[in-house]
Amino acid sequence: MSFDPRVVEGGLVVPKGAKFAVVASRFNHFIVDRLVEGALDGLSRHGAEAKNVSLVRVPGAWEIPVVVQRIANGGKVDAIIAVAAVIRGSTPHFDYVSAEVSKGIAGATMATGVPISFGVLTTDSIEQAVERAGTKAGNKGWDAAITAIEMVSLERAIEAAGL
Ligand code: INI
Repeated sequence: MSFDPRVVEGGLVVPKGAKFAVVASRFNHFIVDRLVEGALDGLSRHGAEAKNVSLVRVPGAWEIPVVVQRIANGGKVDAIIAVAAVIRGSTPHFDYVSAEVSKGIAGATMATGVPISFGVLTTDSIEQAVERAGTKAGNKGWDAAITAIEMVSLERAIEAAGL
């Protein structure tokens, strides 16, 4: 007996008219600028139109949750890509910032239903951050953008499937 369920999944082509916001911190901009480049490149190469992509700058990773929640509540974008770099120093500051940005983004995406990709590096060293910002471990901004595209596409597929 064969039993083939309907498979509902997203693709990696930006659905027509889909709108995105990239929310990026200025802190550690040397790294974050590379993540922003990766995210914008990923959106553009998969069919996003520049007029449908906004780049929103915040001071640091700590400020990301309130801004992504504000944008998600506005209902004008289909997905948000959050990018930042939290790099461990010699004090516990890293632990507070990294915990709150991850919890805050998770809370905002759950509270609003808008997909918010987590392109936030949390690393023990600058070297680890560089590796993930366009060198040997890829570019986490690009990865987050591709995930956002798939989530928007999935949302449309769920809708079309009547689920
Ligand atoms: N913000 C970051 O984005 N990354 C960091 O590594 C970081 N560290 O380690 O201090 C950081 N701190 C600033 C923070 O995000 C806030 O902007 C600041 O505390 C003001 O609210």
